[in-house]
Amino acid sequence: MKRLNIGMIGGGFMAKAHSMAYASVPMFFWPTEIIPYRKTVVEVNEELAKNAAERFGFENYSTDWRTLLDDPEIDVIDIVTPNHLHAEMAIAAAKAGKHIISEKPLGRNAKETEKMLKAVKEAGVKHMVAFNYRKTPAIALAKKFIEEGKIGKILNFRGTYLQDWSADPESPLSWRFNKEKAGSGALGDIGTHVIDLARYLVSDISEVMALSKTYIKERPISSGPLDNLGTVKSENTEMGTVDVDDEISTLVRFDSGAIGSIEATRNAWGRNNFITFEIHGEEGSIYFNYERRDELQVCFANDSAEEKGFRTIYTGPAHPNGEFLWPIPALGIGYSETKIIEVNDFIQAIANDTECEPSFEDGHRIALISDAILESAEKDEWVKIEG
Ligand code: NAI
Ligand code: SOE
Repeated sequence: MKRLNIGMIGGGFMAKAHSMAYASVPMFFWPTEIIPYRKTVVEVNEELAKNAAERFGFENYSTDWRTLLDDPEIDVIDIVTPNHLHAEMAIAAAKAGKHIISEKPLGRNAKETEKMLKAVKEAGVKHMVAFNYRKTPAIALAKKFIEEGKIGKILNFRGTYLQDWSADPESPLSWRFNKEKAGSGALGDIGTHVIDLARYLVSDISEVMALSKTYIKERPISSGPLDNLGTVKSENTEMGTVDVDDEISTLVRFDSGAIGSIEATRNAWGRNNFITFEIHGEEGSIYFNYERRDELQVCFANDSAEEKGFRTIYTGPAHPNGEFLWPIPALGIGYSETKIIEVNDFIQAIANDTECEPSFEDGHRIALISDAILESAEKDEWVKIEG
């Protein structure tokens, strides 16, 4: 059995999710030829790095991510830092010949992601961008139904990602509200997940017409580097400027001829992780809501008139990836399971020399679409996506 040594950069929220997935993957996806090993974690200072190593089960820690590049024992670099660091780290990792999994959005804009894509292609390393929601079994089931033609030709995709953790003006000004660090606001942070789902389930997007709004223009400056997503108030009274979008709302045209809409906001009171899509096809419809992620709702046009209507399928062992998870439908798929499936897909692509999905190619396309959304909102006109 091959051991794959992981070097992780960052010790916050996503470090927890990725570390848990590395630890759990063989418990679910078994038998396997490859096992990830948590070798070295990097944080910005000694205390945070040591803490991350002890907490997340890494053998070593470092306060300088570049030490991973020269370490011949490291096979994979896992980037779980704020967005402005992804490009520099991924390009250096590719040049050092390391396989890379990077959190989303791949970069702050398409200029960055283009360079990242070029670097991984030139180096011939495996590359994955962590749009994990597409790994949810109910979403993979939606994809299977669409590919089997169960809802016919797709006419419309309506997607949302709504949260409320930044609706409170006291929610601190973390890196997520800073253009230099985040690239954009709700768009890059959560809208990109819906763009990924739209491309995965329907087709690539060719044109957008968007609105964007920043409602809360100043917030108390965050007290530390970690973004606690509004759960910890800032100790600072000093205010800082929000220079990213709080909300985007966009119409989209797909390459396939379908049309649709994508909305993202972190200021929607009462919505937590409200990732939804409703897809209408010529022969049926599909509805999904991540807050009820064990369920996929479907309606097929050829059901009898008496039976026609949405019905609920609870995902379980009969569905994509389900045989590796839990033995009974509706036992409970969580965020962790999406990350375990993601890590399994990544390490199996390394073991079998196949392509990762979604890859940096997808991350770059999503960055092009995101840039077009911002441009459209600014110019108040339709913008075509390059390429
Ligand atoms: P976080 O704020 O919880 O943690 C980021 C950590 O990176 C902090 O502990 C910080 O000290 C560390 N860091 C900053 N610069 C560093 C450096 N030079 N070297 C080493 N460590 C450094 O952020 P979070 O929520 O973990 O986000 C990280 C990335 O993951 C972001 O790109 C974000 O968009 C993405 N993300 C993806 C999610 C998903 O569902 N796929 C969920 C949450 C975040
Ligand atoms: C905050 O909006 C956040 O942590 C995002 O950064 C993630 O991508 C999302 O999946 C959960 O919410």
